[in-house]
Amino acid sequence: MTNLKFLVTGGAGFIGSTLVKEISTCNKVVVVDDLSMGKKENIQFNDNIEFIHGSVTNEALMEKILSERNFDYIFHLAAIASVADSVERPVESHRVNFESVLMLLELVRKYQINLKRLVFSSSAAVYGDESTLPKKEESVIRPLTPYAIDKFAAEQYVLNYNHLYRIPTSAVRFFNVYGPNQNPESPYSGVISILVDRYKKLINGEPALFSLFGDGSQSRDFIYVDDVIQALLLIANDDETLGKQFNVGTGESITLNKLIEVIDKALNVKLPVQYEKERSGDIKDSVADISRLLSIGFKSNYTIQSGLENYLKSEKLM
Ligand code: UD2
Repeated sequence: MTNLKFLVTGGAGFIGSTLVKEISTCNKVVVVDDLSMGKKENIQFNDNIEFIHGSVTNEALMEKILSERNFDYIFHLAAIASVADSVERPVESHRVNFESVLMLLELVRKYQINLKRLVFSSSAAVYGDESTLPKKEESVIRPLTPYAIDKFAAEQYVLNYNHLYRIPTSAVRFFNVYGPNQNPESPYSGVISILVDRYKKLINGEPALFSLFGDGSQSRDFIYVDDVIQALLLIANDDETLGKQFNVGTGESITLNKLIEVIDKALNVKLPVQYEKERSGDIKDSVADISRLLSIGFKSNYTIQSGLENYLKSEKLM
């Protein structure tokens, strides 16, 4: 992909900024981010990147952006990404996670006649607590939180805009994404970012207790962010993916206990772990069936070991 125009909402966030880094070497990229979760420092600026500080809920701003430019690709990654936040603030969360998407779709329908693809970021949260594993795209959907409900509803609108209006859309359901630039500051931040923060403290001789909710036997399908970017770009460029949603994971899972063991071993330390009561609403096990993603040529470049190693190196821990 070269000399194309991209819009990345949430482009200062963890996944967004990684995508922007990848595509901005040879393409023009407009980033829209209100910096509520993301950080400007996450973006490695070059002349191809235009940063617009604003919210995707700001209709006038979004209309201005979409009416004045022709984009080839739009990646909608802006969201209130915390499930807990959505439970605390369902109305605000709905505005960001659902209404902004519908508005964006309408603006695309009105102005973006040359668009090649809009990719919407949905979540494995849509599967909820139904226990059949691995999760397939056609598995039972049981969204349990405002976050999951909005992600599912928005995803369905996005795909329906393809079926109803021929807008070129696809959606991705992220499993547990990890890697550099993930913000560890909230208790609901990705567990690997919290772990890395604790290991950093441990190595710096600071207090570094990790609270593990449950007995550590819960498992997740952790995918390294660079593999996620590969999946996003493959999906955006394949005609077979139009109007469809894709699980984005590795198809493998690991327990939290094992994960800590792997990092302990890599860093040759022992992280102090305090076992606490299981978090309410926590899912026991989660793993993706990624047959659909594999069918378009996805090939994971990272195991959990090599992904962690990259992350730990980027944090200067290795
Ligand atoms: C992930 C997504 C969430 C939603 C959900 C759907 C992330 C960051 N969150 O939540 O947005 O899509 O999947 O199922 O990707 N844990 C600890 N100690 C900590 C933090 C977490 O023990 O300090 C545990 C937590 O209780 C859980 C596991 O680690 O059992 C993973 O937690 P998470 O918040 O990284 O991700 P998850 O799967 O709950």
